[in-house]
Amino acid sequence: MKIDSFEIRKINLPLVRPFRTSFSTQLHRNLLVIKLTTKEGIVGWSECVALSEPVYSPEYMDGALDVMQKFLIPKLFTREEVEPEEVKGLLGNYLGTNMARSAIETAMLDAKLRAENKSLAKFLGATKDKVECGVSVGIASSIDKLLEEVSGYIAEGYRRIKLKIEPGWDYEPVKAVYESWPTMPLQVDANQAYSRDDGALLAKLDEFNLLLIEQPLDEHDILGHAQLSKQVKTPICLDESIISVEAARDALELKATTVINIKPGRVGGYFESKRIHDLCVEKGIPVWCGGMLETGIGRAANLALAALPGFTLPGDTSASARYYQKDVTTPFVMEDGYLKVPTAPGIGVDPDMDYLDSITSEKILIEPS
Ligand code: OSB
Ligand code: MG
Repeated sequence: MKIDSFEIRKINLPLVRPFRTSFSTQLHRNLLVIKLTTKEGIVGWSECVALSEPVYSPEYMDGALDVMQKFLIPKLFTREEVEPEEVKGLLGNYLGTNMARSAIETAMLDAKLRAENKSLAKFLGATKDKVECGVSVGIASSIDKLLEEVSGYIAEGYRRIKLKIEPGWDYEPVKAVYESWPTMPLQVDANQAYSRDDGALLAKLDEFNLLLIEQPLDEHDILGHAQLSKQVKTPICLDESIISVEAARDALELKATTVINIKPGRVGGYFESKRIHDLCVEKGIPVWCGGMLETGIGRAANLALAALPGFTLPGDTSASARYYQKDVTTPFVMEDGYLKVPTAPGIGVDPDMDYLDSITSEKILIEPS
């Protein structure tokens, strides 16, 4: 494809409720929305999932914008024609840019598929037309408040609950939710908040029949996760540590993880996500689609991915209303605990331009010089 321009916006959307994790409390979602226009006038959309601070990943919103402007897009523009499949080869030497690269690659892929009149789901090899939804529940101010929030989600139809945990907010809240809904699939996410010495503490969670414990230790501590997996019966699932198919292969080989959370932004895009999916299918490892509090733009693409056959566990692909009063696309509404996989060309959704403009704080146009 021949790229005419990239337009990158910073947007700010209030969350319907604060989202507290072991790494931060978010009240708003600040992120980058990318619009690519080809020389033929086809448009492609994506969002960059980097958070506003480098607390989940080394990448953060302003840094991702800077690296796109200074390095990634100028390098792309050295080529008269470039395909989304070539982005990793061309830009992969810029280290620590998975989320930025994923956004660029996805906007290109969206434009390409729109031109070919093919949906992302079909392109990736989706076998489902709807995806089972879980919900990620933040750390609450009390156990009563947590139970109230979870009961709301269960009433809405969510089919799996994920509780954020940290030292001091683990055994008791998990026990309270487990005892209130003993048959509801339940898992926890620590976002790296524990240390190698916490094996005995985390093993106490084995009582609650959890699907998995997500990323208990530091993202670089693969050995620690492998050791921990011998101390706890609950499966360990890596999130932050899995930044590529190579990282996935190594972590599986070392038995540091027996389930994988795939997030396209974290691994550098949908091609890499598909490679991890295929590896896991080959090895009989269950995968599920994580989330980064995406708007409808990122959510649409994640639903396409989550429709692949290896995604056998419900993901963090929740309905728009879980996050935002008003989404930037037609809202994703859950029916009986499922979201429909978009079938229109590309990612299958378009932003509401008036609304998008109203929440844009800055807009940058990047063209070949
Ligand atoms: O660790 O999975 C995580 C949100 C932002 C950053 C990291 C994580 C999360 C979530 C929410 O858990 C997932 C979602 O609902 O989009
Ligand atoms: Mg996680």
